[in-house]
Amino acid sequence: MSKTELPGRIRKAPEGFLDPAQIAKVQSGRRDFLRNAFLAAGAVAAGTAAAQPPKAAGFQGESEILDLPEHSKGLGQPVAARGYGAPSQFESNLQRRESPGLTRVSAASVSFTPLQGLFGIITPNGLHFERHHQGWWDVDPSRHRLMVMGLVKQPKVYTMDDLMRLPSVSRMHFIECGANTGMEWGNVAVPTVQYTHGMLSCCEYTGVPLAALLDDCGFDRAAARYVLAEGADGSGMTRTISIDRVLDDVLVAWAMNGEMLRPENGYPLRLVAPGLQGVSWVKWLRRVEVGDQPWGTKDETLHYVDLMPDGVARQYSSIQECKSVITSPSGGQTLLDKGFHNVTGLAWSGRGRIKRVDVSFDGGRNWRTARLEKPDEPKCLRRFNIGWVWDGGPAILQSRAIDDTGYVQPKINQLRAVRGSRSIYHNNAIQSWKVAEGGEVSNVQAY
Ligand SMILES: Nc1nc2c(c(=O)[nH]1)N[C@H]1C(S)=C(S)[C@@H](COP(=O)(O)O)O[C@H]1N2
Ligand SMILES: [Mo]
Repeated sequence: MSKTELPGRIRKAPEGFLDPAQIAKVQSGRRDFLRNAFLAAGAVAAGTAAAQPPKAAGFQGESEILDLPEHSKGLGQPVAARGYGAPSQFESNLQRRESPGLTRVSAASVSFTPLQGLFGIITPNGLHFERHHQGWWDVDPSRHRLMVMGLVKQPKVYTMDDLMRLPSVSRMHFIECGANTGMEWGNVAVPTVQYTHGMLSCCEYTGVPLAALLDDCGFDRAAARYVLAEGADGSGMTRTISIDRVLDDVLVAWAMNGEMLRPENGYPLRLVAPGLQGVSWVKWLRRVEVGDQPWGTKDETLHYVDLMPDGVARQYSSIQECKSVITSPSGGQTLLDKGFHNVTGLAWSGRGRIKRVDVSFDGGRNWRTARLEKPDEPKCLRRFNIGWVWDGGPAILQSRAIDDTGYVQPKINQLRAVRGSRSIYHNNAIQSWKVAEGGEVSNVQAY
């Protein structure tokens, strides 16, 4: 690396790390704790051999490495006393948040995943976004039931024990609310990637294929065209899903990321409908009905329809099309130095795998192909990385994903030309982040 290519530094958005004053407070509290712990442990562990500080010349003034901190000299804490581990106290600002730009209607609420602070593709369970139409419940699994009925030979009611003894599968998929990035239709530049794209999460789910349950009930293969899924909360959440999708990869899942679902994500049972918008992933799943036509329920006629420029509302536009976003640097962050920066982000497609991601640093005039990380799973997030040497001048960063159907993620003006600007849902446009001369990154629309 030449001198100008020294790794640049990024100050995280307020949602990323604690601010310096808070860090100082946390650190002094921790020092007191360690000092006390050290004194208390002194009696038992007297004579602990402290490591020697490095004596290398040329590092004068580097006190953070030359002066041994308490934690290199004292006795650390024993195993975490809590039965269930928690993140470092220095990470306490990494939180799901409600958007300052959205009004909460009673229990119909949204919390967003802090994409700017996450690595790889897996969303930790405590940071999975939430979307409740009528609040969440912690449902007793011993009393939860799933009914399968309709065009089946033998309607059945399953307990959780019944379901969990069946052969299960585990698969990684993204879930994205159809309204994700919806504010951009109206060019409301919400400040951070948490609020533009944070109704997006990705987990490993474990459950049984819904197809296996339909087989178990002897569904009418000739007549069955659709399946209705219904949730056990007060929202009356019911969604129609076509039988091809169901037979392809829809799961009835009880686990995410190796543990049982969290209550707010549908514990003890939810539908996993890979590639479909979040609303089809019915939580607290209690009923599945097999039918020969779509039900046209309130959540597929009143809501989750796209108002087109000619006044016609498009229905059942359920697939989450190919999309990507740069998560760092992103809105609210600040580039502290010119020089080398690793630009990173996420790409996904409800139709399959990500084939390529291109990144532009000049608002879409020139594009370079980013490096795609493993794994390469269908209907799953894909992490991309690309190196960039910032010259200290203004820049506009964009990412453009291409999926294995050949579909190219559109610019916002291309999308508006077809869809108008009265939509709420299904905005998969290229996101632009503007880097100002001072290094501040903000949300802009550029094409
Ligand atoms: N029963 C029920 N299922 C539901 C919802 C709900 O309110 N009730 N919200 C839906 C919507 S709109 C979305 S985007 C996803 C959100 O899932 P999450 O809260 O696990 O992120 O759940 C869907 N399933
Ligand atoms: Mo949603």
